[in-house]
Amino acid sequence: MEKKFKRTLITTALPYANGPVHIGHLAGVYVPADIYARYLRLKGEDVVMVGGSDEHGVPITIKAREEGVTPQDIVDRYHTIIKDAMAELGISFDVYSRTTSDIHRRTASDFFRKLYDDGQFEQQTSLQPYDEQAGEFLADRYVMGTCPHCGSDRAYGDQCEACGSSLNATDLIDPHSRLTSAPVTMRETSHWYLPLNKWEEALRRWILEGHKEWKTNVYGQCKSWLDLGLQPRAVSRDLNWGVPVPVEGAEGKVLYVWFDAPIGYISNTKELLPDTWEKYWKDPESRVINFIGKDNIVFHCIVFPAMLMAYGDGYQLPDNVPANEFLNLEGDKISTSRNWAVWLHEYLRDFPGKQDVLRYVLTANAPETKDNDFTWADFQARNNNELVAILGNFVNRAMVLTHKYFGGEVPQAGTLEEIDLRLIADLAKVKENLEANLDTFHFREALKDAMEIARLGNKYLQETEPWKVAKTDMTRVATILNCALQLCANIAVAFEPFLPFMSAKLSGMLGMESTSWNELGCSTLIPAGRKLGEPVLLFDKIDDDAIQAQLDRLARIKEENKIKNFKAEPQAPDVDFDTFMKADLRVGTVLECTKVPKADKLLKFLIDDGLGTRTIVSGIAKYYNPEDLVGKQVCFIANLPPRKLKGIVSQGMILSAENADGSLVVMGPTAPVVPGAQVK
Ligand code: B3M
Ligand code: ZN
Repeated sequence: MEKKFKRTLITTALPYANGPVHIGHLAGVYVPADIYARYLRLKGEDVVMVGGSDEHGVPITIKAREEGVTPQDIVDRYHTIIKDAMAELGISFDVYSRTTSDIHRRTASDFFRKLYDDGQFEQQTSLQPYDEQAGEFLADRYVMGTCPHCGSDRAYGDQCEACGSSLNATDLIDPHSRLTSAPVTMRETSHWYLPLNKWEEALRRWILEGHKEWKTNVYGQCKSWLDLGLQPRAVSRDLNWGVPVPVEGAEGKVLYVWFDAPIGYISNTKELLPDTWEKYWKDPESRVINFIGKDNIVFHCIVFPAMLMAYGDGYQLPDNVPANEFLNLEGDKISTSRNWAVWLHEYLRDFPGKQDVLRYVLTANAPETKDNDFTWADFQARNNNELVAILGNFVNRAMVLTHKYFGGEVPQAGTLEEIDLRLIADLAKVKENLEANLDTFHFREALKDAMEIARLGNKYLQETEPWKVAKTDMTRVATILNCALQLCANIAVAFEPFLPFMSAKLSGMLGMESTSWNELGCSTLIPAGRKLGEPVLLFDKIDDDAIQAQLDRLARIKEENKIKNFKAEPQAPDVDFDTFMKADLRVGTVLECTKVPKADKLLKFLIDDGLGTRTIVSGIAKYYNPEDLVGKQVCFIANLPPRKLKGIVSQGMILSAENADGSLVVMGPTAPVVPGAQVK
């Protein structure tokens, strides 16, 4: 028998305020958490959803340095963007705060101090990368060097982005500081460590025995961590951005961002409920649920629980951690640094009023059990073929028919026939499935269940054909439309957690003042005689142009990234001068230039080479209008053996430079020269 809880605290991973949030964050954390919170609220449960921006950590300091502003400037900017965009998407935080708030800094600092006073830390010294010139210790991200695996000279001290290997700063060849470019030295420093090994047994019992019901990806990751054995973990850093370590002699040291961030869940709750926050954390009849992405599992299932156990004082461990896998974008990993993402604030600008479409697509494609892919084609198809064609269509038919036959008033149902009873029974079944899926965090399936109501509705209208029955039996039509409208009312309830904007619009049309989960499955949700509002379309089609604009944007970003990541080819081995001089390089003037028929890459040149004319065929048709090249001077190799291309004898080769995106630019002199001039 499942344990009954009196109240639920839903926490959502705190997004780093070093960039806006994107669809990966939403699909992984905020949309599912919001669905769950709305569901519990609709059931009348005591639930609180907390969130906030994670405003500490090294990436924020790096971004600030790059832009020449302070870390506070960076987090102020992104905190606002994130907070506003999430509110616009309808993510119903009860509080959305930030880790630079006073209440958080105090809470995190006190938390550390209590563990310190209770002797829960070990102090250890270790060698850390140091920049002698700047006089600062360097976080791994601040160390750059050559990757020992792929040879890229832009690898960071924690990871090589070229080949994806994770690294230690000491693995890098030629490590140097990103601050000053000075070579990195290693220097001794002392930090506080939380001995996770001390909590290993308790964690094993709690997770491996006590929480077999957790999602398999979460349980599995915890098991492999625990099986490897836990080590003490440093909880402080040498950095000048963060919560200062509240211990004498700890100048220049701050709490490690992963130490203070999860405490943010506590400070956010405190900020929201200054008098009652404790019961959400400490009452055994309360439960805490952490919504996170898969890269955060170890911190939420191992590190933070160990911190809470060490703290004691009645803090409870999370009851569940329904972590999701990752969402990709058009087949590639989402990446903030490569700008490969759909940013929420940009989506809201490009698709105004379409919050629910994004919520729908991200839920239907949620990476619940494996990584999943977001594509704009799928986005359009789900909107047009599901939201418009199934959900919107059913509601619209029911509304329009009611206006047509009953002047927009809910008609009185007569005797129910078998098909009506079956519909009601099917609806009850849907409710059962929907609840079971929501209760176990299977939101994709739950969304399908909710959609099933609209599918049932369309099928019902198709089978009962009220527009035909209207010719003979208006009493029957009244019953059919009453049933159809009850289904619409059920849709308004069932979809509130998923598509709250649509649900509010629909409730408004149906004159429902409030919705409650208990009403779901009920076939008398709206009374006969009620005057309905005018039918308005719940969704409209998204056309190809809107989708193409998004695809064009992504294509542009791909090109920009190619240019940004362009790496010159290593220099070729030396050749002796005489060998080089054997190539007869010349300048010629283009007399004629035309496309080669049936060869979309080739241009045919007629060149004045000083001695006469010669024909050269060159593969640059994609990058030039032939007429633009006439009169220009170009460099070419004059003494290559003639070659036949598409039946044309080419006498030489025109020199071009290849750009990062593969495009070609023809080489020529910077000032006019006589045709046939030698290049030396
Ligand atoms: N900011 C990492 C992340 O956004 C981190 C989560 C903190 S949750 C306490 O992936
Ligand atoms: Zn590498």
